[in-house]
Amino acid sequence: MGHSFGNHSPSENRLAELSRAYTVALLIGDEVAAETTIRDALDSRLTMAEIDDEIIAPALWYVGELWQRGEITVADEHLATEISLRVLALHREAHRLVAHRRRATVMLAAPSGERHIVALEMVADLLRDAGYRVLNLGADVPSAALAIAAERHKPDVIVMSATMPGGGDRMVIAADEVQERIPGARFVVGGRALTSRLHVRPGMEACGRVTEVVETVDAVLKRAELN
Ligand code: B12
Repeated sequence: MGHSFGNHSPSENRLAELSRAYTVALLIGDEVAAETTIRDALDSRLTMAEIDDEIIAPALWYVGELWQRGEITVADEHLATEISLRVLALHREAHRLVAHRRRATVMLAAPSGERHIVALEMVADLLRDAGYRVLNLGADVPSAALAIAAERHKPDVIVMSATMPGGGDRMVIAADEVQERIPGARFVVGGRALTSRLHVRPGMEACGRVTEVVETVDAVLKRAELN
């Protein structure tokens, strides 16, 4: 049996905390705090319906009550409403982005001879979490095999990772081979084998940090759409 504190479950306590934080943010007109609270709620795995019903609506009801009682002005009430509308718009935009990502496939591979793939797994998890469809070919993928797989699965972006010396060059060779078959193929490359000597090619973006991989893939796709 686990411990329980008071009559509320941890998730109810979390909801109450978020609801309070959101209400305070509206009352002091702090748009950033309001957005952060909703982001925290999403990170706590609350659904948007729960956020609408249990955080945003009650906060606005409370604001309405304070206004009716003459404790805040109509301007305060308008500001709270504007902030909530903006939070909803931002959320809609985030949803649109995830829906967009679901239509895109990212293929992952380490180049020929490369057996270090922990980073590649991290990248796969992050891209999947962000909504992308991920096909991870794993370690030591020869250029010709990568080109055939790319032709078959038609990924929107290919992400590669290399650690061993010479791995940067092998990623470039792999990209050349794929681009011979699929001229518009786009790559994001990373890993310790990336050196300043590596001349990133057209259609190839270097990305050093896993924390930036989702943004980088988003940006590569956006550029591709504009072309
Ligand atoms: C685990 C490991 C192995 C495992 C790999 C298992 C696996 N399934 O991945 C095995 C046992 C297979 C292995 C083999 C070898 N290894 Co080894 N290995 C390591 C070790 C201990 C950890 C590597 C790792 O997973 N790091 C954790 C990941 C998360 O970090 P990372 O790869 O640096 O990635 C980070 C960034 O670079 C970046 N990143 C990486 N890729 C990408 C891609 C994108 C798109 C983005 C955005 C970011 C990104 O994000 C990550 C997070 O910050 C390192 C030690 C070390 N100092 O790293 C040695 C190390 C890499 N190995 C080394 C060596 C020498 C070898 C062998 C030659 C050993 C041997 N004699 O057999 C072989 C070569 C295998 C080969 N051909 O690839 C050397 C490489 C030295 C060098 N540069 O020359 C190291 C540095 C050990 C050392 N100090 O000597 N190894």
